[in-house]
Amino acid sequence: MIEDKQEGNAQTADKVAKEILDWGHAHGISTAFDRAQHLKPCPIGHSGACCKICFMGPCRLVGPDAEEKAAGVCGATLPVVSARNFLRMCAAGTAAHSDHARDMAFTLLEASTGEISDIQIKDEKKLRKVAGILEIPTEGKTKNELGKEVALKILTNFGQQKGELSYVKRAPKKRQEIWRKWGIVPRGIDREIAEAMHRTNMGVDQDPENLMMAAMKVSLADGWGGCMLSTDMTDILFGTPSPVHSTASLGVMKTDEVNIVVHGHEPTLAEMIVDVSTEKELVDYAKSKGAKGINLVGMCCTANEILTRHGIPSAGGFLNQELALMTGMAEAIVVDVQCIMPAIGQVQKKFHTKVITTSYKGKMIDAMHIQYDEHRAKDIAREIIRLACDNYPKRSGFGKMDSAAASPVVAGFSHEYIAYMQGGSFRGSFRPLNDAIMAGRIRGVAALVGCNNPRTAQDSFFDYLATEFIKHDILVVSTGCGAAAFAKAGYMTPETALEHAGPGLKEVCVAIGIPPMLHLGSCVDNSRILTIMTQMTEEGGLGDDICDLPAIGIAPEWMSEKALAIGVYFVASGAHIIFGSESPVEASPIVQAIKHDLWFKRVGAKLEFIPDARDILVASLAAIDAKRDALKLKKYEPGKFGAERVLMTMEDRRKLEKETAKK
Ligand code: MSK
Repeated sequence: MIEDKQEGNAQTADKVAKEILDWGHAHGISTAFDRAQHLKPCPIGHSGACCKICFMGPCRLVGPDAEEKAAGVCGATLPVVSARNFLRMCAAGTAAHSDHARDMAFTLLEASTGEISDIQIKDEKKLRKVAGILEIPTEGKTKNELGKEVALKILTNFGQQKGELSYVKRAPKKRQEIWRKWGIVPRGIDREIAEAMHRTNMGVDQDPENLMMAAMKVSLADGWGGCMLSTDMTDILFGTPSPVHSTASLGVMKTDEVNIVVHGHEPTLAEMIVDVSTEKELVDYAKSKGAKGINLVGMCCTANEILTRHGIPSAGGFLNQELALMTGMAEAIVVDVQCIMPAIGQVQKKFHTKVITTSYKGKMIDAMHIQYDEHRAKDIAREIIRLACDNYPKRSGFGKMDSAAASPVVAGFSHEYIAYMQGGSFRGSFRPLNDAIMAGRIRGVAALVGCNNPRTAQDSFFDYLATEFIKHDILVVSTGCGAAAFAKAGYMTPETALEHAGPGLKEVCVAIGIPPMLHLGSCVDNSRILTIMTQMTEEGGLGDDICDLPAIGIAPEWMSEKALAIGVYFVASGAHIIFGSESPVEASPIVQAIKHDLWFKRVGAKLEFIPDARDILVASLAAIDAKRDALKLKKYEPGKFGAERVLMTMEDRRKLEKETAKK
């Protein structure tokens, strides 16, 4: 498949998606997979050399010696133009995650004050933990009193004008000092986004270094602001994930049930649909229309949210959305915000599916709009389900209705659960993982995250890298569409360790009963990886900052500005990051050097763009081994480990918990 991709021969590594794509081709339906082949990217914009910030242009800075000689009408040079474009992408990504977080804060506030009755705080333990981090006294307060205070405190993080975001102090001490030294501690989320837009406006910041440092600052507002706050509030409201069994791929659609696909990012409406979809009245309504029941499935990050909390099957990531309609079995596809292709409005016309938009922020000309209102949350969810049921008899039989079965998946590895699985409720910690890394049983950790992009054969980079990593004893953690790719491929089961993992990783996975690829959730849940890295650092033995860890982050098939913001906040946090494509600042060697060398000098990490999956693998293994060497750890040799503590098995853990509970 990697070879196919390099030759441009394959569109997808997802077997079920391929069946549907082939069916679409036979029936004259084209999708993003086909459009990507016909519509070549503009090489000038693709490499960061096009400036369209004012209306004197667009100015395209090309030609021999463009770096030194080319300039826009205003005189902006290529490095300035590239760096400005880059900063704007990071600001847009930060805005998306953070606006999602803002909505979660209002939901938490109104759920706590009783203004909305359909949503209640589910995880009080996490609420109290978050309150503690926010320095809100918890003693004697009810969960709703505390929920209100937490929500109000979080809301101040958006409009705060001075000081530091509340969660900056969650980072390792050394890291915080680095941020302060370089003046990149985010003050308020909205302030950093507004300032980034101001600085990139015509005639303001004209220093590529300064612009690229601002990219780190705004992205930190995303990672340790929008994303982390959103993860915490979603856990508080809907529960902190722990492992659940489910299935994934477009094979989750059912021929004899009303299929409802929930797609997008904000989990609130999806949670309501999950809640009411089993109500007898609605199930009976579906039956009255000739269906056997209601089959709720997720897509993109909404899928990740409800898969990790409720085990709702995932129909896959970003690139599966048009294909879901082409099954001819989707009665409704319910969308909110982010990663929703306008194309589904067009594809819908060929099928009976109803595309339903639910956020005033994300309307679509060809879709039906039902505005979500948390004050009537469950009623709206019921209305949507009834509408889907009404649509069931309208199936025409046109579509690829007999796809292969879905793959099994175990998902729901929150950072809390990962600590728990290494020692139980009373001894949960990252010690065993650190010990296994120090002993060479686990060579390192790779985060394989981010989008799909139809310019890469869907999932091919993910599949190749993940199987190679675990073969080389590298534990894989994943979020977003990357996690969906592994789920669809059937890699996220403990059995995968037995079949594919190297000897050390296999032993660890078998001892604690986990897959070698852990599903951590949605895009905003990349913040869980920041927390894990911080906890590994604090556990000791692997240095005293994130940049010391033998770890790598990779977004091999990215496409979204959100992915770029995530990549940059990881770099600013000290993690070496590789993106699998050409660089969006390729045109400017000066800006390339800034994100590579200058960032490395200042924050101890760099951002690379490597278009070939095999080269990504080589670079990643070298980076992990270099970190091991710097820590003076035992040289990694497959099957040869140093001494370490004995890992607790699931059985040991239960026994210890029983004994402790008795005392
Ligand atoms: S959904 S941002 S395509 S990971 Fe979060 Fe997937 Fe990328 Fe959207």
